[in-house]
Amino acid sequence: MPSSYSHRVFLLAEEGYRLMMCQSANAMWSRWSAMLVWIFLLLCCSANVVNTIIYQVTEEQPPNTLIGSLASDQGLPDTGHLYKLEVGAPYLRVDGKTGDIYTTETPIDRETLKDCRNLFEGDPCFLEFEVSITDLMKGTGPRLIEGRIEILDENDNTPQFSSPVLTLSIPENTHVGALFAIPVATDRDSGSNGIADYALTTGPEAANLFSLQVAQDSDEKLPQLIVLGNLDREQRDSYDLNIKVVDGGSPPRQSSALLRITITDANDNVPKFEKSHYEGELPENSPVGHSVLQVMRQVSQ
Ligand SMILES: [Ca+2]
Ligand SMILES: [Ca+2]
Ligand SMILES: [Ca+2]
Ligand SMILES: [Ca+2]
Repeated sequence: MPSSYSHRVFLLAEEGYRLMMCQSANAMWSRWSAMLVWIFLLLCCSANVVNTIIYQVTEEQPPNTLIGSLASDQGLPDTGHLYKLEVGAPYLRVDGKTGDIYTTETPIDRETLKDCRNLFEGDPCFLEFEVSITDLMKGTGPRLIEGRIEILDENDNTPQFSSPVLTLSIPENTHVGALFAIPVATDRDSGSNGIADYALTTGPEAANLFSLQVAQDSDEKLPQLIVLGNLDREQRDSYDLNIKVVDGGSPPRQSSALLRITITDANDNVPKFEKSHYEGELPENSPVGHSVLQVMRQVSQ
């Protein structure tokens, strides 16, 4: 191979390598630029959003109840700043000068608040808010303050059964000690303001036949009827009892329902004739189909 040819090949290779290095340097520089933009944005945002504040207020407070004072909590003077509620309406309002947060005409109902409807038992309920603060002296852009208000439960709901009359069907041949589930009541409040206990009231005719036990299943109380004595539908086929549910609030709330027990039939009676012996007279020339006598079955007792 001539030496000029090999020199040209070498120059071409060198140029290709330089081009390649240049392209990868460009690619690296674009990646670095993107990262720098992200870091800048992050620093910018974190400078504008300060620490999260948590307040507490009991649900259903009247309008204009003070929840918290942002100026004093943030160590800001109560003049020269403009406070504006960005998130939290219609439940909250903010005083533009002091940053005090108040309740409004729209009551904060813990049981209907969107974020608290599907909480697990015992979980706290929070209302989120955001307030922007503008320093009127400096003329700089607003800072954003994020906060959460824990809405404390009030015992403002009475535990209730699904219907004022509950029905249970119990076969008459049920053995003593058998348990029958009674439909549970519900209480929209949580924790100790929820259902605490059930109680059964019976008349004297049912006192020796029925009793109540309340089972505990994780966080739910399950009322169960216990059969204490022998039932006989032919003697009595229904009983009206009263079941009461009470919550653990202070003061407690309670309600009750009629628990109607229907005793259903079992085949516990042998069919019988009314008499053990029947006699009839029949003329010898009686036609076919002539009535001889009538037998009767005993009416069941
Ligand atoms: Ca409520
Ligand atoms: Ca409540
Ligand atoms: Ca309650
Ligand atoms: Ca019977």
